[in-house]
Amino acid sequence: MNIVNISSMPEHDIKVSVILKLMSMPGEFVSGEAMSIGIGVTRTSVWKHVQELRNEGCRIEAVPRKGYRLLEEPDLLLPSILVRKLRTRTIGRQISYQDSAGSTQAVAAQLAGKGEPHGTLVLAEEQGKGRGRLGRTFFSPRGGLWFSLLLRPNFEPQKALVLPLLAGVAVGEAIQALGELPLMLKWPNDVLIDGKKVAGILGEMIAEVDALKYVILGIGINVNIPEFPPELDGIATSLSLRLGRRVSRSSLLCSVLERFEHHYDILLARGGGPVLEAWRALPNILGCQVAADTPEGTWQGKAVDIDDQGALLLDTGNEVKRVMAGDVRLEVGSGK
Ligand code: BT5
Repeated sequence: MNIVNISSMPEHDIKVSVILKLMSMPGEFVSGEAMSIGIGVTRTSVWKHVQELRNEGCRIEAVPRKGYRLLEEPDLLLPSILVRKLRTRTIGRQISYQDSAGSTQAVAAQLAGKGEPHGTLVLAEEQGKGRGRLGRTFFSPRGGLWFSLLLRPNFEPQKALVLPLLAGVAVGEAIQALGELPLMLKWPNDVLIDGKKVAGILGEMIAEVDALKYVILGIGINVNIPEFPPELDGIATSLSLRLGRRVSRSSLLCSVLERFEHHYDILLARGGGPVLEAWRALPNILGCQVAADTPEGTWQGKAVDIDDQGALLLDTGNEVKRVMAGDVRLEVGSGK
């Protein structure tokens, strides 16, 4: 694992240097010799790293006596590439990138313990132990976006409950910007397309009595995932399956992070109200008949609103129940 501070990128990462060199001359050939001199490595090393990049999905043409040429902008999540795209002030300005992680939540917790700053982004191409809420597992193969954000908000723990909703807004808006999709935010933390989950959000916080130490928000988005294991059949979908094309993960990630920062700034300035408004403004579960599995039992009714603390208000017919935690299932045939 390497922490890359965007303002002082290491120059020694040969693979990154190779791809950046090619990206600096889009559509043009760069000779192996020019690359090896420019980067300060042998031509064999350049070739080896080009092969690695190709294995990671970069479309690089190699023509004898001409050199290498990038055929399309690569969809890599390398910090050095993200920095060229990301327009944020604090969110994602420091990036920990791993090809393969157990869970980015665990990595982020370690980094939090080491004092890494607010906004640190932890990214992995795949997770072996991706986790959901309540010890559930989260399927996280290559092709998706699996990341955690370390946040150090300076407010009381109760206010942090809107952070997963804020993340849902950022993800929902970013997905909506990709095209017409039958999106729905499902309280508390799912983003659905056509009733199937395309993204999940996990908020974990460490607090002391009434002071928040840090929050780790985990976001998983099924971006370019061609198929799911049998247990997720009919439950999960991906953007590529739904749109019939690959989606740029780096662009989507930047879009999510920029929207996240935007709403987060408003949260700090004006409290949780605008976050809830932004949540209500996206297609969501409100108005639907649902069953809510809560620690106190299962309740059925109509989802009528979310309150200031981010709790779901459920009208059972007899009373309005306040659901603070739990899972919500859409009742078959329910709709607005
Ligand atoms: C969530 O939990 O949806 C939160 C998922 C958060 C994942 C991110 S990825 C980056 C970061 N690092 C981590 O280790 N986690 C976070 P929950 O609401 O408990 O939903 C879990 C349930 O969703 C599972 O029991 C499955 O039914 C289903 N599921 C598992 N993998 C899925 C996937 N890739 N897409 C859609 N549904 C999935």
